[in-house]
Amino acid sequence: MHRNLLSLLLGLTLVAPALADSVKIENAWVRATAPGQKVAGGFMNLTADADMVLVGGSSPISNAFELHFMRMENGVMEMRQMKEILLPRGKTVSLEPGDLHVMFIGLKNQVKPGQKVPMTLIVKGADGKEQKLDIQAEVRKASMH
Ligand SMILES: [Cu+2]
Repeated sequence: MHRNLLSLLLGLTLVAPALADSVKIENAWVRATAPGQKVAGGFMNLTADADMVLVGGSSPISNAFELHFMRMENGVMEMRQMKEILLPRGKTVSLEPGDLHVMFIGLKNQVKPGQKVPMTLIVKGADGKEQKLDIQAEVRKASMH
């Protein structure tokens, strides 16, 4: 009897920290596209409350969704696909133009200012468990930077 109660309590204690792992997403936006443009960039600030990793996602607006990194290499802007983006505990990771971003590839329609883009981000905790985060990003014309 006592033993059962004890294991129940232990079980609850173990579950609690796992529930606490989450990622706060702020200022999510997608850059408006020109007619016929097949790709769009998405940007946001992510702050995880435990060491987590952004591993991918999806959106109904495009056929594919990728994690990208952009940088200047020998005077040429280079864009690379990343398998994951690390989200260290408590640190705000900024996805912004000219740097890390998400990319919608194979757009089904033009993305216009004022629209909202739904997307699902997949993050993985230190325990290897994946979580899906549904967010809405505002479409904006260009970067404010
Ligand atoms: Cu890109």
